[in-house]
Amino acid sequence: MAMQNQKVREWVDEMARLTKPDRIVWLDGSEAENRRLLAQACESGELIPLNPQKHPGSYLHRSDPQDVARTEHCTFICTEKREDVGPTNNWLPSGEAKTLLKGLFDGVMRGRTLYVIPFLLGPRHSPFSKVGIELTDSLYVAVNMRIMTRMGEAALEELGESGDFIKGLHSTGNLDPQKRYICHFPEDKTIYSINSGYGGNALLSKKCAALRIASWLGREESWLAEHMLIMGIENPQGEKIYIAAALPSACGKTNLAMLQPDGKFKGYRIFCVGDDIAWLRPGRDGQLYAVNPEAGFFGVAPGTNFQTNPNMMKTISRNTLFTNVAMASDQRVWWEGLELPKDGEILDWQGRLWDPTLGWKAAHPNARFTAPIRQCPIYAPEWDRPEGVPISAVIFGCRRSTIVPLICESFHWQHGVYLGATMSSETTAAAAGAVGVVRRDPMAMLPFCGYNMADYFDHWLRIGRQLKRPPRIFRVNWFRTDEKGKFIWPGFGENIRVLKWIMDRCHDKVDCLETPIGRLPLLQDLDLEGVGVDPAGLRQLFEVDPEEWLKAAEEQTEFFSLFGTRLPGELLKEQEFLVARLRSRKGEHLPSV
Ligand code: GTP
Ligand code: SPV
Ligand code: MN
Repeated sequence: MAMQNQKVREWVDEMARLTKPDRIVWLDGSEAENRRLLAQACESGELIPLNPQKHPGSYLHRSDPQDVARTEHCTFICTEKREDVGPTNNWLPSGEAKTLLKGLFDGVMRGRTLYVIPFLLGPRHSPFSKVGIELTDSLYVAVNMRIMTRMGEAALEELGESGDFIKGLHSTGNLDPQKRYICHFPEDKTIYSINSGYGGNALLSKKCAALRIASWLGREESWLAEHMLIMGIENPQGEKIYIAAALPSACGKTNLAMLQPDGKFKGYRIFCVGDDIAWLRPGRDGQLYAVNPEAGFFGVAPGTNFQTNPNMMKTISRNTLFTNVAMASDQRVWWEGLELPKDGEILDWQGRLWDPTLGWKAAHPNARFTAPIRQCPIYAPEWDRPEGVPISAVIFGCRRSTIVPLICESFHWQHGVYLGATMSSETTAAAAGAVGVVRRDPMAMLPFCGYNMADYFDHWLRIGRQLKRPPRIFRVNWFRTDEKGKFIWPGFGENIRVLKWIMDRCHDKVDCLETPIGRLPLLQDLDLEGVGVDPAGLRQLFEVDPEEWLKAAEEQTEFFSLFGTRLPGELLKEQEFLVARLRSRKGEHLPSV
């Protein structure tokens, strides 16, 4: 590959002097190169070829059992000043971090190959887009990056002679979890990641560059980098809007992004622009525009099947890399949520002979697939549009078994930012640590915001002031449970009913019920025919208990106080207004369904 860019070359040389690989291979992203890398990965055992009839062009990767999810306790933002990263990020002073990392990376690639992976985040010739270069000693990372980003020549052409690119150095090292570091230096757009080969820890384009570094750049350049899906929705009348939705990790973005409407909602069409990350910026016309910086899905496998997500099942039918799923004896993949094969053996995600009586799951709960967005049957060609798509509605969703209603609309932008900022959600297997614990996760960005979240909230407020036609902001919760712990709302394809209401609100077609926490649907406007939720369930899905919410508002005080005087006063005002509205309705149960 013609490698003319002097700045890139100098940096690669410098990193090679540090890590001392046996050879350096520059990747161009071509078909032939990909075939070669896949063959090498099969030879080394990093990939296992799957059944070529059932899964053409697809492979299985089994990660180290200690390396199966993002590790937030090993993730740092490294800056000069601690205040710049705020109370919700792990901080290291940049000088100290650099010394530590230089030690860890010294000679780490001896005997290995260093792959140089140029990648473009966003469409070509777009004001949104950014170029990055990842250096890695992992073949698995290299073949994943080709799916997840616009990788190779396109990125270098876009960069030209410029030295303005995001730098990422990654090594699997020895996978020692005690010496695992994922360090971000937003002040020089650099990422160092060592001793993990997994997902968001190792595919540096994803959470490290497109969210942590990008959010910092977004604040400087007046745009937003968000943990959001982007989807188009067209109603039977042919009206179309775009929605961006933030939900925490493993809380339903991928599924919502390619929802398949069924039954009486067959006339609605969904278009998938992205499933995990959105970059948003005010356009000249005063609307908010979004692009998906990525080119592939790195999605949760368990639970994915033809009932829950038929579009994804079709997307991953070929050219897909599977990580930590189980495998049947005919080299077919399997995970919880799919039908058990009638005969033959199953090997679990660690390659052990498995059967359902053993008491553990065959696929790791955070098992994933990597597949190109272009293979999605409802892929939106607008994905490649340099100006992005105009956003009419923003959704902040959470996973809460109690208190938070199915859907609620904010009164205005500032109140919407408050709804996002006060989000809490139950933890999932996407990150190492306990699962099912409620924690604050503002805008689903707690693990991904590269700077002080108080400044981040302020930035959201500022962006709102730049918009002539700001999107409406909604909050959703698909995960409310009944007394037996069962989900009340069927979710998945049935979420179209909620999207329809959102769309009707955007078109001013339906009214709403004003409650202290926000605007709820009038039940006649939310088409619930045939949804299969009994009246008691419906009551729970839409109940607003002022007493409970007063307690919740009190708990926000503790969170807000972490930020001291840096917290925007607007959020404290919204909290005061909420408390006042709730007090005036104390003792009532709202709304009565
Ligand atoms: P990340 O890739 O980690 O950011 O996750 P995500 O937000 O894209 O979540 P995803 O769509 O992969 O869903 C995660 C889990 O939630 C899967 O096990 C899904 O089956 C489940 N899930 C998704 N949507 C729904 C829903 O509407 N209802 C219920 N009950 N579960 C859902
Ligand atoms: C998430 O955890 O939100 C993911 C997977 O999308 S990872 O790439 O590991 O961040
Ligand atoms: Mn995610």
